[in-house]
Amino acid sequence: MAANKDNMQLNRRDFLKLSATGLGLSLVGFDPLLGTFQAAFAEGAPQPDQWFMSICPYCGTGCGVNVGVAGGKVVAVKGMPDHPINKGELCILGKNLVGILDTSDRLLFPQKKDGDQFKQINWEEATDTVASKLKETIEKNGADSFAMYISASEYIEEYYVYNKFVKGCLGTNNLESSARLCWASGVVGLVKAFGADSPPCCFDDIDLADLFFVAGYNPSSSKPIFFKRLMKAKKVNKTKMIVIDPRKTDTAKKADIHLQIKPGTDVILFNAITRELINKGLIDETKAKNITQDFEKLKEHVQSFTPQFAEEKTGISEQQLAEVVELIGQSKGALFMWGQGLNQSRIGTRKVTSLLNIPFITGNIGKAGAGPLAVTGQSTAMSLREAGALPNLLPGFRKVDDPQARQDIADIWGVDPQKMSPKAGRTIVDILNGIDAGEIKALWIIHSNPAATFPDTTWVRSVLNKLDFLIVQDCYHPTETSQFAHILLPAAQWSEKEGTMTNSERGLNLIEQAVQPPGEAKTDIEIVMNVARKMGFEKQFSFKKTEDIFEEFKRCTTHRPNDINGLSYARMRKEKGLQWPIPTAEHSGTKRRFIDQKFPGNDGKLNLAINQHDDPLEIPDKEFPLWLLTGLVNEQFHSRTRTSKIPALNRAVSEPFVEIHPDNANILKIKEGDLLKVTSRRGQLTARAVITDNILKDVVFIPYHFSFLAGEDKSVNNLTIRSFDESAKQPEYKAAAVNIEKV
Ligand SMILES: Nc1nc2c(c(=O)[nH]1)N[C@H]1C(S)=C(S)[C@@H](COP(=O)(O)OP(=O)(O)OC[C@H]3O[C@@H](n4cnc5c(=O)[nH]c(N)nc54)[C@H](O)[C@@H]3O)O[C@H]1N2
Ligand SMILES: Nc1nc2c(c(=O)[nH]1)N[C@H]1C(S)=C(S)[C@@H](COP(=O)(O)OP(=O)(O)OC[C@H]3O[C@@H](n4cnc5c(=O)[nH]c(N)nc54)[C@H](O)[C@@H]3O)O[C@H]1N2
Ligand code: SF4
Ligand SMILES: [Mo]
Repeated sequence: MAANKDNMQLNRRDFLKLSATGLGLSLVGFDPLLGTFQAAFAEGAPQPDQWFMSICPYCGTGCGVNVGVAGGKVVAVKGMPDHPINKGELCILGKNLVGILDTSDRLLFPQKKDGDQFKQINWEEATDTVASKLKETIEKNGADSFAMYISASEYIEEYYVYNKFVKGCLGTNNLESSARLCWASGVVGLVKAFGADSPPCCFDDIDLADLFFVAGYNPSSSKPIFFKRLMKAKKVNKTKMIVIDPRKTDTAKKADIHLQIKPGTDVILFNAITRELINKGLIDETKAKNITQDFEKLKEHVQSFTPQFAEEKTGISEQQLAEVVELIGQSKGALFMWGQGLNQSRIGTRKVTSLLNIPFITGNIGKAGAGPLAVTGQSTAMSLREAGALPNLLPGFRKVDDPQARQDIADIWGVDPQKMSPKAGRTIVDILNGIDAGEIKALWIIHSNPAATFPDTTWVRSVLNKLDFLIVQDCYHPTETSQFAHILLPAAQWSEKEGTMTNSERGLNLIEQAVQPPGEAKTDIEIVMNVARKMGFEKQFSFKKTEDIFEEFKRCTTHRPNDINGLSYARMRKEKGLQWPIPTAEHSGTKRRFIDQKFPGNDGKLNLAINQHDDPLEIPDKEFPLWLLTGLVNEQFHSRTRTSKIPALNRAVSEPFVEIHPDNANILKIKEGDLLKVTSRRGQLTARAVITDNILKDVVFIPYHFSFLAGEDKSVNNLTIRSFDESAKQPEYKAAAVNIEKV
């Protein structure tokens, strides 16, 4: 007890000291070129006597891992040799998973805010308090005064339970996910272009393509195992690679052509590429007209995007543009990949649909080795969408505003369809605005840390303070968000629970529970179901085991795009990564979609996008002359609640830094390692200078992994702006105006 009380007072820096002495990891077989490891064990730990099958919880690559257990503890993690995605390999994050479990800041029992302090309570009191508070809030202010905010890293069964509880039982569609911060523009772009959310390609297409077109995406850092596969194909098949990024990233350094674009200007570049492909006769116009809508309109629209105009706006020379157009024109099969450089923008969806015009008019679609290959950031963004755990969806890609869909799902859920709301729920942007306006009174956060990861965190924190009731369900405490909670619910995490995950190529995998959760922690499902039962929904949550939830979810997929009636826990134990649709037990899964060239939208045709460019909400000016880009580093993950515990990762990067071009450094008389104060209209950050010509002049880069627990002035989201994609509401994390001074 005393020890736990102490833990509550520890801050992140203390953890670093603790973990530096405590949890040593030894890493064997380092591949310096790709930063991958062959095996990792906790130092001095016993040999595992049992192994469990699992998937790495971090990025959307979805590497298979085997989890080794001895004496009821996870003591080793290794890449699963027979997993189709990673064939035994793991990156530095996956290899270091052992250290995330037994940390000194695990949240071990429920706690309730009492004045300024948290006080331990038992589960009965916690469940009763949550159930009665939700009931009271809804009775007084209506169901829409409550919202739940989850992640895109959870299991199908978890999404399914939250959805059934919030939409089916409570009667609000305010179930939102951190997928909004992550891939919202990308997915909305895909849906607009295809007419449905159905990723067409698979990872095996990498070996068949002759060109990779990579825009605003740095998989060398963000998806190392996926990137390794790209590099292997490049070596073996001589696949060409075009990279479009304002920074000379490790991905860009491996490109045949790197277009070091002025940030924000991708729509202009993509329109210019489209123009040149059409005008130079490098596409089959008859075919393009057959499979797309609006070809003539697009052709006319792009005429003003001349190479000269593009050069002036994007900084890409006419010569480079011509080379890129030539490569695309010659290609027999090109894969189009993108990431946050496109998505995290006020015109993110426009950037994505303008990019998709290119594969559509060049016929790089509906065939092996070609098309958009969207690898999402978080591990289960695909599961989230197919389970319908977003404000506008129901399971099986159904829409909340479709009466038949509500009826079908209500029948399976055993709830009254009249109680289900036909109105799309709030996005996280509207939830926070709603709290600010006094319309949202209670919020339940599961598996997310918005006080660290949402833009303009000073504002976010002031808003969280306004809630009548905030429930935070996490496996650690303190986090930047947990401090604002009225009640803290301790969650089991990866390896301490079972469930199913779908990866970016629609492949499903079972994750086994390897060990018991620590202290009184319970699985996320158990916690939510206990509250639901307390509120009178015993019948809806009479599941005896996780597999029962999976079986009920399967019923929601019948005759839907993601039909998985052919799958079971038993089958997933034997066959890994089978891709939906898998309608029967005899069906072996679907590698690629639309190879019949029939697309799900408008008369089976693809939608071309007619897009104009617009500047970000805030661009540099006299007062704030530099363009701020934010992003990630290989060795840290998100808000670091897990990776900050790993000495090997902290040795690589343990504090924020500011990448600045030598010309700007000269003007400002800044030397490498100088402490800088970076200010924006919203706040400030102090960090050391890294001088590099990998970045464009007048642009700076700062990673987003560090927040208030690392120091009040360490959060880059102090600086970022509340500007959001016009359609998808994804934050514009890649554009803010800042000023820099030496401290
Ligand atoms: N190590 C590690 N891996 C991770 C994560 C992590 O936290 N740590 N997070 C995971 C998650 S959730 C995600 S979403 C992914 C993100 O993975 P990525 O999308 O690869 O990540 P970012 O570095 O945010 O952005 C990609 C690139 O966009 C460039 N960029 C910025 N602005 C522009 C622009 O206007 N145009 C163009 N063309 N490019 C631009 C940036 O310079 C950057 O190199 O990574 C996943 N993998
Ligand atoms: N400036 C800037 N900001 C960014 C970005 C950027 O590029 N620039 N990128 C954005 C992107 S792409 C993303 S995806 C977001 C990520 O934003 P978040 O999802 O808010 O970040 P995480 O740190 O992953 O938060 C996950 C939380 O869940 C907890 N957790 C882990 N496992 C479990 C579990 O099994 N159960 C429960 N209940 N809790 C668990 C962790 O301890 C942590 O507190 O950040 C965004 N923020
Ligand atoms: S590439 Fe992604 S899924 Fe694979 S080990 Fe690394 S973080 Fe985990
Ligand atoms: Mo993300």
